[in-house]
Amino acid sequence: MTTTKGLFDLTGRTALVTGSSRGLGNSMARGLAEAGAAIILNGSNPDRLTASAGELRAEGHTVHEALFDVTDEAAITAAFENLDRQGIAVDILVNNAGIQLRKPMVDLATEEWRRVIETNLTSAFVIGREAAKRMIPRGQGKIVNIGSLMSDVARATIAPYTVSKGGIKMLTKAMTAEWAEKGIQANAIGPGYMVTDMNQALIDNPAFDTWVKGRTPSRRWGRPDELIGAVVFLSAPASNYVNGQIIHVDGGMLAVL
Ligand code: GCO
Ligand code: CA
Repeated sequence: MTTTKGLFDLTGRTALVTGSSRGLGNSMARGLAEAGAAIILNGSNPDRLTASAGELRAEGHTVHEALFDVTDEAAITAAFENLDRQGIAVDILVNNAGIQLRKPMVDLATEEWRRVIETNLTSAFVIGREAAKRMIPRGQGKIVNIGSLMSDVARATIAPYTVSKGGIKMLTKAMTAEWAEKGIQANAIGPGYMVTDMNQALIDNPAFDTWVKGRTPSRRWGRPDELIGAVVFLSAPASNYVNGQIIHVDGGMLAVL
């Protein structure tokens, strides 16, 4: 009889969650900590990072702080070297950091396009590469890239975000292609319309709010804590034979017309 014991237990594992001083990243970091993981919290704002780390520590969790902007490659490599020196191994990487920019393409400056792609997609490659370099010798690792509904479908006025999230889906498969044989499982989560700071303008827009509730079979926005099950699953032994997948946590939106 196979036992399910330990399939979802992250005790002894350390998880780096980018963009985790607030929003979905902070919620996922809390969930991973509650499943037993030590957390490496990341943000680019020192005050917010320290405050968020303090909150998690107050809840009894082990938290390290890694202050870096995910578009700053030098800061990323310095952060990993700092972890190396402390003997802290990143067993689980959640590439969550991202920005949104809502503007029609004809009005979009190329520099604005580049900033979104750099922050949302290139960062996942750079940080993924640094993590994988250290996971490969250990013969194991978990990478969870945060995609979106927009990994699969587009909406007008958010082209760079959409392209970056489509890229996240394919980067996840590229990671699988090269790293699955090394014992790494790389997967993605596609959040649907969740109640977050990034979406507050949409939530406050009655027409958009009505559209989301009508278009989503569950007839509601998602809550950040509703991503925790998927991120724990993809970070735990339970998903050791799952690779290159995207799990949409979207209330059924992508399943229906
Ligand atoms: C938008 C939103 C969406 C959601 C999310 C869905 O402007 O339509 O920002 O992109 O936030 O990404 O997965
Ligand atoms: Ca704990």
